[in-house]
Amino acid sequence: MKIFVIGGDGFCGWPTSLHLSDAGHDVTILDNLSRRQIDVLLEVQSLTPIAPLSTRLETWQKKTKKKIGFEFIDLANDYDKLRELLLKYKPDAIVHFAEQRAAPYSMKTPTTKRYTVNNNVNGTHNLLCALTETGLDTHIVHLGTMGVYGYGWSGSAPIPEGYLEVKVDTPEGEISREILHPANPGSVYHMTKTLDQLMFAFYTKNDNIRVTDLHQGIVWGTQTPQTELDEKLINRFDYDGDYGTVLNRFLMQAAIGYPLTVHGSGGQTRAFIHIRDTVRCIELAILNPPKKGEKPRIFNQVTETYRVKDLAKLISEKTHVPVDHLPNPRKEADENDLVVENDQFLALGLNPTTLSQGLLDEVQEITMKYVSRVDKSKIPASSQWTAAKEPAAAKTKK
Ligand code: NAD
Ligand code: USQ
Repeated sequence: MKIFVIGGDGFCGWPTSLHLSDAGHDVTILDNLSRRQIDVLLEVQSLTPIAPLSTRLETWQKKTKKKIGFEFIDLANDYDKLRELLLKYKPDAIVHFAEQRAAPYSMKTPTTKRYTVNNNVNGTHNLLCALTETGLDTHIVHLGTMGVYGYGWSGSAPIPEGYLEVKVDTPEGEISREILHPANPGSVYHMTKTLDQLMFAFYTKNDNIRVTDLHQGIVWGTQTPQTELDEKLINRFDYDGDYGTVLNRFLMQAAIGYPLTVHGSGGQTRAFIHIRDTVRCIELAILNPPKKGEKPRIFNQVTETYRVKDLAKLISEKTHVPVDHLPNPRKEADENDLVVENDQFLALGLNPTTLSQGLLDEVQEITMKYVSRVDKSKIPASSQWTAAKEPAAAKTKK
């Protein structure tokens, strides 16, 4: 298949591009390299030394004789170029990763809040609008998030895959309806994913665009069989307070003896998936598209759930690095249950990679190898969800 991977230079996009190319697909990456630019602005770098994109692509071609194309484009702003690229390549499927994906970064300042909304909402809308305008029957596979459902809303009832069956009392009696599961975002970033859902619902209904929305949990790990082929193919590993996600952060902190940074009680339960399963799930979604006119197909792309404090305990017992309970910079429930349905991917043949000792060791080996690249001052999570600030209007009155 001819596939565009938009956001194909990122943490999930790069290994997905290699996995799809390895499986024989004709892959073109579209990216504006904004994630690399944000690293420059935040004065942080991936723990792993990621090569420039052109070096990555040359190395892949040398190693495998397979070619991955690249087009530089800002999905949120270069609409005309997007339309041209669609008409030139006529892709069968588009994997859409191209969003600002860090909740802490999205809550950092008014500028990062607005950037996240403009980038994510416009990018998704441009893609839907351009497919409608060009009339191409391309299947969009979008990376959404488990965070669209929020946490604790339905207690220990399992979270269904996107849709909820509800009963409504009417004068004619009770009727049953299927609705999108209520959205309950916990950050500006997560809010943009709930807006994406509405755009997908509209464009599938109005213009028969085919969409699969993958509600993915927190991705951990770093390498896949393809990124391991050469050091120049190595995947990104974020550990800083904005972009580092919890399990990878704990594994990296343990490697340098830094007390594990649990927010609050650590009673937050979250869904997880290993990067090796991310790339497999995306291929499964591409190979099983919805029909024209079908509502968005929604999969929960998760394999396990864990409480943050249990992950910290597991890693602390193994490494003897202590656990530090810090004031939580986020506005989130201190404690929640989370049971998630993921039957659709299992039915399509996903064999989940679970959090085994071997995989934890593998991530720790990587962190040990590149430990000299760690800047400890970048570990604390400094972005506050509700900083007690004087409103700008009050300031100017003085
Ligand atoms: P990432 O930041 O590493 O990669 C995103 C890529 O998209 C980057 O290469 C960036 O340069 C590019 N990009 C961003 N805006 C763009 C634009 N306007 N035009 C062109 N390119 C643009 O993020 P990731 O961790 O790989 O996440 C990819 C997707 O998966 C995101 O949509 C994210 O919300 C979702 N997701 C990630 C996780 C996770 O744990 N990493 C979990 C669930 C869902
Ligand atoms: N946490 C800690 N200590 C840390 C970092 C995080 O206790 O050092 C806690 C957070 O407070 C939160 C939980 O761990 O309760 C998860 O935080 P995270 O940063 O690992 O994940 P999150 O902000 O939810 O975002 C990540 C990705 C995002 C994706 C989301 C999937 O960055 O792109 O959408 O995971 S999900 O969480 O399922 O919505």
